[in-house]
Amino acid sequence: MQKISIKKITAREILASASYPTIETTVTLSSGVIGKASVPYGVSAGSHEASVIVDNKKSRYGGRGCQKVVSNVETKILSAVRGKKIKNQRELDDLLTALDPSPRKTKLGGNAILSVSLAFARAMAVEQKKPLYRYIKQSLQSPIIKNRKQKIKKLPVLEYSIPRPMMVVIEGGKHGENSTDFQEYLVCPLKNIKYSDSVRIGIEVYHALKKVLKKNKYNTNVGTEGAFVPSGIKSNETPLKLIVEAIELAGYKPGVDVGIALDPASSEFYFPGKKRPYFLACENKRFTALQMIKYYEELLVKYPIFSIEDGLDEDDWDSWTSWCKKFGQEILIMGDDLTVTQKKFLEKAIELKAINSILIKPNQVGTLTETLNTIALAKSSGFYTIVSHRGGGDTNDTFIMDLAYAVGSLFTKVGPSRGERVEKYNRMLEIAEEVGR
Ligand code: 2PG
Ligand code: MG
Repeated sequence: MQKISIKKITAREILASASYPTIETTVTLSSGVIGKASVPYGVSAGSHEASVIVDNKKSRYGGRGCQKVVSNVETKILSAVRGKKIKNQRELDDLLTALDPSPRKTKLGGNAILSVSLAFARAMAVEQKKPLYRYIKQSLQSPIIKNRKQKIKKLPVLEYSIPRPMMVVIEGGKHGENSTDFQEYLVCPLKNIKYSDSVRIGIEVYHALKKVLKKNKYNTNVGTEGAFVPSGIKSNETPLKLIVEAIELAGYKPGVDVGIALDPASSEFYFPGKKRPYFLACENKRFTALQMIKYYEELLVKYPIFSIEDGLDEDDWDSWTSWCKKFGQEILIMGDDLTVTQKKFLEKAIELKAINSILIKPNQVGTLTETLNTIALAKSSGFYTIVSHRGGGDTNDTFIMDLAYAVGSLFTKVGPSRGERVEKYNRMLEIAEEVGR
């Protein structure tokens, strides 16, 4: 492959969806071709994620400005890569990671590094006259093997021709004040139908849920991910009843046409050192890990839940192993804060048999190549991958949808409304049309 070089990199501070700044970077190749990318940040981020460096200058955005990382890109990163002959994505990302080998990219900022990595990918796709998803696919070092057809009882279809929507319809926890302790309730059209139909079904359920919430006297304001935040709710189980009702109201069969997934994001209600460290505030209940698992088990019996992400705390590894041993054949046991898209945590999860699926967020690790390495390991180990948006501050960048399609992700986790979310569905609709799915 012909070598190329980077002529110029510029970066700027832009606003992310929650109205705090993030970084947008533009890479210009020696041929004059440009590529642009912006990076999101999480609000309930895992503590082992790649760093999001902010200025900590209280006089601007309460300390959350991004001028420091903008400057890191335009000085330190640019001077290290400008003019160097680069063969492919891997070579660029290796250069970037060598510039900041700290475990969480705290020297330059995971946000600074990822913005360059993704903008370069976009530029290279244009340079090679390919859609971004094709460029990403070709950047995988080893060919992706298909999702292992491991039997997951509550998930009838394990191979989709294109990633299906996993749509957040109710949010609480850190994403929605005065709501549930669980962070996300999601609906997923299950059948292997045309992509546009699966989006339509998810959205129809979302709209039906609005009616069901109103009927039950809950407010229908939306949270950071565009999902409803019913305030004053007294139980983490109630949204499940409401969602089942909404699925039926929309004319679909719960568990057959549309399944339910949960992201309790339990590290947010885990208090280490306590005898019963899991605390569900809206129900005033305290649980040990075993009791927490039992709580999920009761929900699994009653509702068509086929996936639970971060059901246990990010450092409660031993409990994850018993959780997965018990339910790994029945539902997706998914790591997010647990594995933070990083190979070293995924390796640990494989060794401990802690999960059977992994959420993928490029900004948890910091470069496209490292993201692809984690995905390749997940797939070759028979794990399912689900590419995800960020709850805190996302942007209109749709990179993750090209990524999800390129690697054959099982689902994409994205909220159902707000510009930065629908933009992502609209991108996948475009890809679906292009590839005839
Ligand atoms: C999650 C995400 C995205 P955040 O926990 O999965 O929904 O939330 O980006 O706030 O960490
Ligand atoms: Mg999560």
